[in-house]
Amino acid sequence: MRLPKYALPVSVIGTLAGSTLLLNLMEFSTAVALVLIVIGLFVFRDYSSGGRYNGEERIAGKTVIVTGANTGIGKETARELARRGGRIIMACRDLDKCEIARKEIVLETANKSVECRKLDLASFASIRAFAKLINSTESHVDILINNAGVMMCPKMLTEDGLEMQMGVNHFGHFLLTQLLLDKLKASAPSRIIFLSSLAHTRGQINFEDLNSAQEYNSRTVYGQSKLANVLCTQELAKILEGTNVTVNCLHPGVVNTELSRHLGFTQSKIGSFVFFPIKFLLLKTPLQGAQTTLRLALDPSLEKVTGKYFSDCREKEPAPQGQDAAAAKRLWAVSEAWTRVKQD
Ligand SMILES: NC(=O)c1ccc[n+]([C@@H]2O[C@H](COP(=O)([O-])OP(=O)(O)OC[C@H]3O[C@@H](n4cnc5c(N)ncnc54)[C@H](OP(=O)(O)O)[C@@H]3O)[C@@H](O)[C@H]2O)c1
Ligand SMILES: *[C@@H]1O[C@H](CO)[C@@H](O)[C@H](O)[C@H]1NC(C)=O
Ligand SMILES: *[C@@H]1O[C@H](CO)[C@@H](O)[C@H](O)[C@H]1NC(C)=O
Ligand SMILES: CC(=O)N[C@H]1CO[C@H](CO)[C@@H](O)[C@@H]1O
Repeated sequence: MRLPKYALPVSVIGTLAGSTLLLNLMEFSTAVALVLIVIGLFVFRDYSSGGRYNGEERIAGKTVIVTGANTGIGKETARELARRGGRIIMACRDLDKCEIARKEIVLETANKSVECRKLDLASFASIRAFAKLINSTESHVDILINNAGVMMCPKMLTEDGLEMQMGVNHFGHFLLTQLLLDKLKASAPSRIIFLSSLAHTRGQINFEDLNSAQEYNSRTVYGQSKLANVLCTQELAKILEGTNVTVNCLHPGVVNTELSRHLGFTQSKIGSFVFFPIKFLLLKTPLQGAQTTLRLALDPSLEKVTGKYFSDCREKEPAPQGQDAAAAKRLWAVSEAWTRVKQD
């Protein structure tokens, strides 16, 4: 029998709380009340986690690419799709980290068709090499999950001189998707999924300084990159009309992952101590954070749904600047030029 995952912590906390209180000769009922409060907090945490995808589809014979699959939301997405019988390509920049995650997934799901492939989204050369390899070795690609991301890093440039957050989150995935498009079309019905964020609501596309050469605000630029994912989804959906390839984007929720690695305070000892209760109660676990991605990848009722934004497993309206068709078109043109996608 499998106990719920919180049975152990609940009983440990309950036992500790109970025995300490009894030692202090406090009322037994106080201890019971405390245990009930702890259980209540766990229930609240589960309840507020934004829904679970309940479909039971299996995807044996389908091939899925997940970028940034070695940790966080991407790893849980890869794990669940492997469990459902898919062939999973874990596209990662660090093959050592990737291999550790791959082994864990293969052991747990018994699906040996899980592979690590090198992909550094901060390098056009790496993206091109990856696409070329996939194009020649995989007979079909059914689902592309553009999951990798970097948030609020200090000002850095990619190998090709692009500002890092726009370079990885937007331009890198833009180029990757373009290079895999023929394969996805040939595999139709197929799906493309972009991990955007609620942060897109604070974003604006700054066409005057798209590479942050004049000014860099890491928060604003993160929002811009996630807004770019929303706009790119809409433009691509138009381009792909009639192909049976759909493209949608999503906000996964606020999820406890390594994404906060560049936020100094939350990473410090004191910061993680202060934030532990907040993280524990209010943030989703990576598996909970993967639910919206899983619905977009699996749900048969979404077969024809394209160009949309999802959050907490449901379709939502993106911010007004995420519905700006002219900005989407302009960003698309700039992205084609900057990634030199049509060079060959
Ligand atoms: N966590 C949240 O609360 C939240 C909220 C809204 C949106 N999102 C979005 O969800 C997605 C997944 O994030 P997460 O929370 O799971 O974060 P995470 O735990 O930090 O995972 C991010 C993944 O992206 C990879 N990555 C970063 N730069 C890369 C590059 N240049 N080339 C290839 N891969 C690269 C990382 O690889 P390494 O391990 O090698 O660095 C890692 O595998 C992101 O797009 C993020 O913007 C997350
Ligand atoms: C993928 O392979 C096909 C032939 O199988 C070729 O025509 C096409 O140019 C290739 N695309 C890329 C991006 O390598
Ligand atoms: C798209 O799918 C429909 C069936 O849902 C099919 O009739 C049509 O030929 C497909 N179109 C392409 C371009 O594959
Ligand atoms: C055990 C298991 O689920 N194996 C599956 C792994 O993925 C391949 C490719 O989709 C399937 O053919 C296997 O059945």
